[in-house]
Amino acid sequence: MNYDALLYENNEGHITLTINRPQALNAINKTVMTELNTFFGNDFKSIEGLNSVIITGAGDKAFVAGADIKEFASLDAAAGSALSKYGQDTYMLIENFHVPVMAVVNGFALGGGCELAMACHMRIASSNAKFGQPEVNLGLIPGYGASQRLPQLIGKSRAMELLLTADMIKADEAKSIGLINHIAEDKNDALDLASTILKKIATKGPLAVAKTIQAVNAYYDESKDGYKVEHEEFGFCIASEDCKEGSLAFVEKRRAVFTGK
Ligand code: DAK
Repeated sequence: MNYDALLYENNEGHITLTINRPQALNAINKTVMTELNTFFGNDFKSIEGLNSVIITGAGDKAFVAGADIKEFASLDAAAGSALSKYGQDTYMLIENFHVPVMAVVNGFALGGGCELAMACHMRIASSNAKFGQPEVNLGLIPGYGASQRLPQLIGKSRAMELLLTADMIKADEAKSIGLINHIAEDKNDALDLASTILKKIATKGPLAVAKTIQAVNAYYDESKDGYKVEHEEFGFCIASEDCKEGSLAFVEKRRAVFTGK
């Protein structure tokens, strides 16, 4: 897969996408957003045995220091709203992706970068990571979902304070308020830990993994009844080949060989 602003690596179905604009602290410009949309909307379909995706930033200084400020300075209301919708839709593709997506946050995760990390299913940060939503410094509100996902993750009071003050918080505080799952010493350790967790998940039933993501996301979707989604998908899973194999493997005291059917 060839992208201009993303580096793509495939290690036996474990994909790493690296946002590669280190000269601009990996700020999200139109190319980055379009390529993320292309990968999560379409290109993944050609990957055989897809297991997981890690999203990280090039270098050690930044995951993503926000949307590219130099690009959005002169937009009118309609163009700004349309771009915001495209970014929201792209991040929705990530949030609803059928295999786990992990953000490895190596440095600044600001504005659209913090929003990207929040759209992923889990987040691991290096100890130098800093998180913030500085939009109000620019006379803006978040455009890629922070007004919704930040309260979901850390609660309304804390989210309101971070969004209104534009304060940056360090990795340890981000962990203590539930914004991230784990802290690792540096980027390499964070990537190793992400890989360990994602390889463990890859040993589980793929249908069950996909349906778990769907059911948990239903909790945050007002148009859905989460309990209904859970019992329907439970019924789907219990009739699957994977569930038969998982139960048989337990009885036979062996490791299950799942096929995702
Ligand atoms: N955009 C463009 N370039 C950026 C950038 C950004 N967000 N962040 C950093 N850079 C560039 C700098 O301009 C600099 O480039 P040169 O001057 O060397 O050419 C280079 O990266 C290195 O940055 P610094 O020299 O500033 O590095 P420092 O270590 O001194 O400072 C910093 C690091 C992260 C504290 C600082 O760079 C900084 O404050 N960056 C801006 C953070 C920020 O405010 N980000 C934007 C958040 S608001 C929209 C939808 C969504 C959004 C907007 C519009 N629409 C649909 C229209 C979302 C907005 C946001 O994300």
